[in-house]
Amino acid sequence: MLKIIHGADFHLDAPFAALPPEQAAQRRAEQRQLLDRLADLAVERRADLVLLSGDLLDSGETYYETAQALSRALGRIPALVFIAPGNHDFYQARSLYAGKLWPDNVHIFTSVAVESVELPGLGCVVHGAAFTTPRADRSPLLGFRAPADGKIHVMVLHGDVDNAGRYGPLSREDIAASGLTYLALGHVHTCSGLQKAGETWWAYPGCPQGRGFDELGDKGVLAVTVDGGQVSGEFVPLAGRRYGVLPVDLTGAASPEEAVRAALPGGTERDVYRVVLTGQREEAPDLAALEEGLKARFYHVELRDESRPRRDLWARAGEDNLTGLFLRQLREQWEGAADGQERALLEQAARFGLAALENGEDPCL
Ligand SMILES: [Mn+2]
Repeated sequence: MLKIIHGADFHLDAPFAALPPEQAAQRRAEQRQLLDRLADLAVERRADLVLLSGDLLDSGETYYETAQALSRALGRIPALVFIAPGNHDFYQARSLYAGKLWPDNVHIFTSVAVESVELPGLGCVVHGAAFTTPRADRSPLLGFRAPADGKIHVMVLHGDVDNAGRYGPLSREDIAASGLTYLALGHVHTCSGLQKAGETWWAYPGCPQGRGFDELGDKGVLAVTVDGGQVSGEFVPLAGRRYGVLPVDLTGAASPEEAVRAALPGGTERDVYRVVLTGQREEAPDLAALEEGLKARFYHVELRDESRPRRDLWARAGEDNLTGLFLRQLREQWEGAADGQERALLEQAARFGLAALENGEDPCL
């Protein structure tokens, strides 16, 4: 039986440009902590191999602290670690991968051509290849075929299944023809779960931690077990923070505050959330006040207002009368309003004005 921990796309030292500088630095420090969690997991699970399928680093620029963390965390893994550089961290003479920090148990693939490492003690051969430029439009599996010699053949690779693009294009036919037992892939940031092409199992673990609102929910690595011809995989969350998007429908709610409060999930103190207001609202939300009230419940929260006034305030703007003239002028200001607060004020003015013009007594239309 062979136990593998398969991770990819750590993107260490990502800039986190959307966050303020101190939070961005904190996020990078947290990325380094992922390496410790990876090492802990390898110890706990008694892994035989740790496979890291590229984009371990976000770019060719690496902080000193990150190099130290890599050396320390990977060095205490009681198993062999194989790294296949990807398009973000492609191998070159000046890259961190060519440096001296790497512990003895770490093997880095350095060429576009597939290299094979025999591990007789494990009855296994680990194959792998590297990006050596930011682009690679040739399938790394082209012409590769693992021999049917009774050994377990695994490959660690950065590549793009089903996409004929420039990030190591891989077709399912290539995978099926590879003769591999397991193909450990990186590049796609969502976990694929275990997939099968021909007799070859393959998977993307996804990134171990979200970096933005396009990388939502739980993130982690795969714990893969190869037992004879049988391969099983378990997704293990590694992320300390999750990104979440929470839509809040204001339709029929007494107030935006109440609608948001009712929709909030628990246990989000470590998470980064975007709360999106939707539906038809009675009153315009005060986004600044809402955000202030939510701050303590999240690591970071931002609000988006995509709700619409319940009644189309401007429905009569086209009329050739005083009401039409009034609404046209207000709407012009509303469209040029600097922020939500100013828009809210103008919507209120429109409601009061309409009520007066329509001889209503109640301005809350
Ligand atoms: Mn990539």
